[in-house]
Amino acid sequence: MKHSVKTISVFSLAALVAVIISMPGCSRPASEERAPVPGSVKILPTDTVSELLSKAAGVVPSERQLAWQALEFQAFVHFGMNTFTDREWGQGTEEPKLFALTDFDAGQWVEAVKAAGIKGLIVTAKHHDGFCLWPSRFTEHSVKSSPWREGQGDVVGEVATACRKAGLKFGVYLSPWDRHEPSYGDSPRYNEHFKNQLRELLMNYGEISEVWFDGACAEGPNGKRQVYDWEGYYTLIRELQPGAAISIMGPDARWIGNEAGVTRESEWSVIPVVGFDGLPDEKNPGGIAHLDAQAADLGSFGRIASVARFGGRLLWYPGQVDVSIRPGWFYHAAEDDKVKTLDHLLDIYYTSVGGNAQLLLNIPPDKRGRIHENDVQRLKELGDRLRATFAVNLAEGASSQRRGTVPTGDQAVKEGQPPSGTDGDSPSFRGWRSDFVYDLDLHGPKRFNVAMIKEQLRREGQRIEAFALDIWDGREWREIAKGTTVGYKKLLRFPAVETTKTRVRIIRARDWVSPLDPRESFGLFLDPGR
Ligand code: FUL
Repeated sequence: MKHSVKTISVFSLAALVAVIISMPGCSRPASEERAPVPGSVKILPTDTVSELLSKAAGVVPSERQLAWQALEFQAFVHFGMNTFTDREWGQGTEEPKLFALTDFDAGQWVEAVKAAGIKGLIVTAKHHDGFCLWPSRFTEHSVKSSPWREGQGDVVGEVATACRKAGLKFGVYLSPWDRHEPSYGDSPRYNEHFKNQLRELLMNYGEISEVWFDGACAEGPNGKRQVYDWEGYYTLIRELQPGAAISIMGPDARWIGNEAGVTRESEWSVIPVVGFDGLPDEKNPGGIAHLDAQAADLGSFGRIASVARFGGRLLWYPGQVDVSIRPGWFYHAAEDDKVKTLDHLLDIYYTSVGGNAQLLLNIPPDKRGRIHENDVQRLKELGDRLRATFAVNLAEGASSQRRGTVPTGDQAVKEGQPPSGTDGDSPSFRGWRSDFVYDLDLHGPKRFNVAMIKEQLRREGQRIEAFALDIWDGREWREIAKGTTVGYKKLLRFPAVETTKTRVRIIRARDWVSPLDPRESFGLFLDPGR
């Protein structure tokens, strides 16, 4: 069965697949109609194309989501019992004495990830095996029962402190699925337990920037299916850490749909979903009902129009790309030589950070409790290359000028060119043309091979559907790159060119798009490694 939830593991999945139950058991039961999710806009079967367009162009992120998006690149740190058992999913029966760290150094983690230009770190406080990296009062299955520092250690605490000292944001992964906890499956009891643990993490470690809920779940030891109290979890987080983004099985950021570091060509943050409540359902027990996070098309206008036929809402729901620097999520010595190459990591960076998504790169520490030398080196190479590329914006100081018409609302529909056989109000009409052109005079010849375009999310949300980048070759304009969506940031790579003038053509947009400003929304760069 294909789920929209994150149930994919890259390692030992086969052995565990048998225990994964169908998602209905993990979701909330159907319940009464709720108020729309704040920030969402209803779309209805009676909406015309122009109404749908202006609704889609009007959805903007929350301040929390904006801050989350601005982090761009975060580290995911899978660390715990599996590090010592050489597994990807533990069973929950592992002896705490196996957790025998020899040289744990949270400062070394932070230094290694900072070298890559990473701005936040999310640690697996508890993975599916239930072993807690902090001395939770609500279970014995934690660092406090391990030989490490005679049970006095606290990995979560030390990592939180190291992050704060280094100016990194700090977040926690807390697996709802717990294969150790006896109350798991006894729904109300486990929900209390889970909220107690969540409370400890939210109250004792300073600012938490993100809570990452995974979608994997299964039957409890008692054979009962756990019904998660997602609403209760979210309420607690909002109350205790209002700035924390709740990701994946939560309302602030969606799973990109794979663990390979791949984004869609058109990655939308304005997402239509059927139905009006903010509750989980069978396909996505994490709170965004009726969304298949793995679908190829999540936000095209055609999709918006077809969801509107059933009645639904448009949400700001940006994508997060979680991918590991090695094949597994946890450390395995056998993978020391399988750290992704610099080129591979750059591809991932350009298509995620540069493809309207946030990159969450997993870097698993080893049994010593340190990030392995091979990963450290690769992170530094990555950071060096990104710094060398993005240090100077060659478009800075360029003067920008807008030409062309500004089709908005009904005017856009009238000026649009619906495909033959459709009319402007047909849901199959999926685009319209505009001819905004932003000319940029670079004041002298500039050589570059990377371009950056950004939309003004706070004011305008996400509107561009198609654009192209041209350069002046001395006689005429020549197209060197084109794309579809832009959103938070679009990075384009192409063979180096030298020119004095460049222009961006917005070929199709859902509404007016502010002029590009080289100080914040347009950049030209030279990647010296290409
Ligand atoms: C998955 C989990 O099952 C994996 O173990 C890992 O934590 C990954 C990030 O999410 O769903």
